[in-house]
Amino acid sequence: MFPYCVLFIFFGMGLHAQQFKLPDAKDIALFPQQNDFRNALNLSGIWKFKKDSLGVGEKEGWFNGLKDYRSIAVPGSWNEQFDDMRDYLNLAWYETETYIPGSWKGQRIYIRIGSANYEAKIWINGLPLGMHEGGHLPFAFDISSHIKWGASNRITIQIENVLKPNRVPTGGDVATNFFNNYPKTNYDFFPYTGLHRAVWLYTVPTAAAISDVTIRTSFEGTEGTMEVKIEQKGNVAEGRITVTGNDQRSEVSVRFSGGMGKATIKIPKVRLWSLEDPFLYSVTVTLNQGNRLIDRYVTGTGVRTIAATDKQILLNGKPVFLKGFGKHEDFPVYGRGVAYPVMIKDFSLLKWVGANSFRTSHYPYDEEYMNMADREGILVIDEIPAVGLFFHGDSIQLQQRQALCKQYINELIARDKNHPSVIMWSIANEPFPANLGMMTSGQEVKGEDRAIPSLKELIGEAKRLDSTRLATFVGVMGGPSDWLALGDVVCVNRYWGWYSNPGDIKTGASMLSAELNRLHRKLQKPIIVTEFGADTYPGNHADQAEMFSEEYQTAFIKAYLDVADAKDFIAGMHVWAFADFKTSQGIVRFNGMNYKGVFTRDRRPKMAAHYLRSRWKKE
Ligand code: GCB
Repeated sequence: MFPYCVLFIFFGMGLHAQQFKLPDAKDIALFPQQNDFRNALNLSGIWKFKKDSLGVGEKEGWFNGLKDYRSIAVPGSWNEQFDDMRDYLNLAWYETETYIPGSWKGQRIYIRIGSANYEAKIWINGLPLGMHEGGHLPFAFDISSHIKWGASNRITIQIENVLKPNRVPTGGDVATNFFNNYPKTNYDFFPYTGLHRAVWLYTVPTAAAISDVTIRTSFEGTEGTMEVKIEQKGNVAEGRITVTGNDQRSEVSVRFSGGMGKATIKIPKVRLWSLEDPFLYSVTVTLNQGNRLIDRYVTGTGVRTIAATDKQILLNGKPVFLKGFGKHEDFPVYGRGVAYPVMIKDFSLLKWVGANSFRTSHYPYDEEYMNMADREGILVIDEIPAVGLFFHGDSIQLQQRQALCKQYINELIARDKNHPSVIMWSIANEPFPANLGMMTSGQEVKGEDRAIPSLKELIGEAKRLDSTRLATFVGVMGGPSDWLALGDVVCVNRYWGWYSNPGDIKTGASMLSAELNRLHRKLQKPIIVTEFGADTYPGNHADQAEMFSEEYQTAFIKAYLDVADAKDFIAGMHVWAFADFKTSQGIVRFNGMNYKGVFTRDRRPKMAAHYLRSRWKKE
């Protein structure tokens, strides 16, 4: 656990002491870009890889070059690429080599690692660079002083994913072992490990560089407004912002003071970003010295607003009902690594089934998912990797988890704040009270007193960083309703008729209905059922709906959607889950799989997917 205020961490002893920097969340605000002032090089491909089960790599100086290595694909989890690595979560090393193009000389050079799950340390040419905790968000370091010109540069990354209760997501010997599984995660997805997203090298101009762009949008009548805040590393006094799109062009100049500049751009006859017309404006930001350009960054965003009443979510002032899923980044062989054909397929299936939204359960997804959602008009509940949070037991561990959650909120909002598709931040999935049993009745249990200030602080942090979006967390079945009161929207995961009252959909649906009424009466906020579903072995049929059959899943989903249809305060229904996914082994997880997908793991529709399509396409 590494608080951001600590600048250096020391490892080893005496002469071998190594200094590792901690990253600054600000450095991930702008995705690497190739243009006339910036360069970007994607290092995806085959890397060298070596397991370090005895933990001797650092002492033996493996950062000076891996010996007896094997080959591994990056991005990709290591767990399914080899026959001895599935459950291995301890130390392993990655290495690649690359020349830095000579034309990059004189520019500031960074490395950006999209996702290294869970903890990573980096060396460049054998020199310690930096480290990062948290497996689902990017981090970046300036490597300019580590580079060798005219020679190959070695990049070494050490990763481990040991499951521990003071990490987030939590795992290992957690005070309440809810899952009774192997590996011992405190969450229901496989603890895939490795370099899961691309590693980039990129440059920014040395004299001064745009380091952050924050765009807030609104509209009044037919006029749109973009409030743009630019930050720079450097001292250039002037900049320009050009917004183009819909055959219009608006340009304003910006004056900087203390590295910061702001401007408001009015867009007459604005074309709003909506589900039907997810229109994106292009926003070009430049730093200028007289007539000379110093830097350029091009981004895009849509003009839209998001708000909530006591019953509805409003997109551009009009009620919107979320139809969709909780998902995972998960696919055979590459695990949690990113592979764009599957991402494109998922968006095409979201459209096919008539969905308009998803939640990035239970961690932020690759940046391209967010770009796709912007282009496709799909709404996103963007979730930090805070799953399995609990508030009982060791208070030092509690503080460590809290600090990590705050770090993740800062990183996520730095990364995703300009995406019009993102309508809500979720600061946790199912934080749970100690006395929650697996199969609870319809009643709620009392939560620990210290949960409320913790959750409140996290929602407050999201609001402090971004007051333009909704913020919430996702509540567990049987969890306290006074926790749920903290979010702008009440989000609940419900499985009455599955984990509770198994086999009895009718009772499950009436429990759901009664509970939703009670929650709304008490909380007076719109409610989204962010998860509901049933494990379904594909191809398993029953003439009378029976658990694990395709008929049961379909009937379960239908019953829940019918309950929601009869209530005007339900603002969305997200089926759990989009596709079957791998999880830890345990007696409730046949094949080490969660089979609640309406698509199979290889994206074939089950009967429930056809049912949803027939229902959602009509609405
Ligand atoms: C939940 C969790 C999700 C699980 C799901 C299930 O409530 O949020 O991570 O996979 O239930 O299938 O049990």
